[in-house]
Amino acid sequence: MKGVLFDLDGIVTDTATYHFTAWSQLVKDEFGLKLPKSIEERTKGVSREDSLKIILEELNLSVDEEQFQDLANKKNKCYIESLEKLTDKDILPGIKELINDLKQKGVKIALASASHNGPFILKKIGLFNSFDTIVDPGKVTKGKPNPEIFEVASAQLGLTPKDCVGVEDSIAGIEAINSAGSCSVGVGDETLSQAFKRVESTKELTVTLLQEAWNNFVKEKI
Ligand code: B16
Ligand code: MG
Repeated sequence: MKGVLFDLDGIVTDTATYHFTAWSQLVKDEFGLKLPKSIEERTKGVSREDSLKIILEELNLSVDEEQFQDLANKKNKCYIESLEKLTDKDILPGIKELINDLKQKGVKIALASASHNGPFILKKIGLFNSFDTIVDPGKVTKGKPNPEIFEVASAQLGLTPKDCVGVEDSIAGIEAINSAGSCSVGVGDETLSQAFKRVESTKELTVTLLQEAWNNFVKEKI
C-alpha cells in the first residue's frame, strides 16, 4: 500500500449531515416542502448539481437553467455558513491518528472529494497541510460512481490505482474506487456491501486495517 485516497464528507469530517441540512433548508424556504430523509443517502458523494437534479426529480419540480443555478448557489451559501464553526474537533474519530501514522510510514495521502469546499474545510479543521495532494473536482469531468476522481488522485500522487486504498462512506464512492482498480474500504452500514472491506466507524480505521485489506486485495488479484 503506497497511497490512501480519502473521501472528505463522512470520512474526514461529519459534514455529510451539513449537506442534507442545507438542502432541507433550501427546499423549505423556496418551495415550502419537506425533503425526505432518503435523499441524504442518495446524494452522498454526488456533485452539487447532480444532487439538485435528484432532489428536483424526487419532489416533481422543474425549474429553468437560471433558477437551477440560483438554487445551487443558495444551497452552497447556506452550507458554507454551517462550515464557519468547524474546528479540529470536527475531525471524525481516529482520522487524525490514522493520517499521522500513514505519514510516519511513508504512505502518501490524497483527497478525492466531490466537494468544491474541500480545501476550505481542510483549512478549518487544520488538516490542509497533511495532504500530499487534493483533486480539484472542477477538473473531473465525470463524478462518482465514475472512477475518474480516484484515478486522478492516484496519478497526482505518482501512483497507480492498484497500489492505493480508497476510503469512502457512499455507495457511489465505493463503486468509483472499485472501478478505478483500487482497494475499497467502506465506512458505514451494509448498504456498502460492495466495499472490499467494511467497518462501522472511522474509529476502526488504522494503518494495520488498511494494510491488511490491501494485502488481501492484492492476493485476490493474482
Ligand atoms: P459541494 P465527498 C460530496 O463530498 C458530498 O458527499 C456531497 O453530498 C456533495 O453534494 C458533494 O461533495 C459536492 O459538495 O457542494 O461542497 O461542492 O463525500 O465526495 O467528500
Ligand atoms: Mg463522502
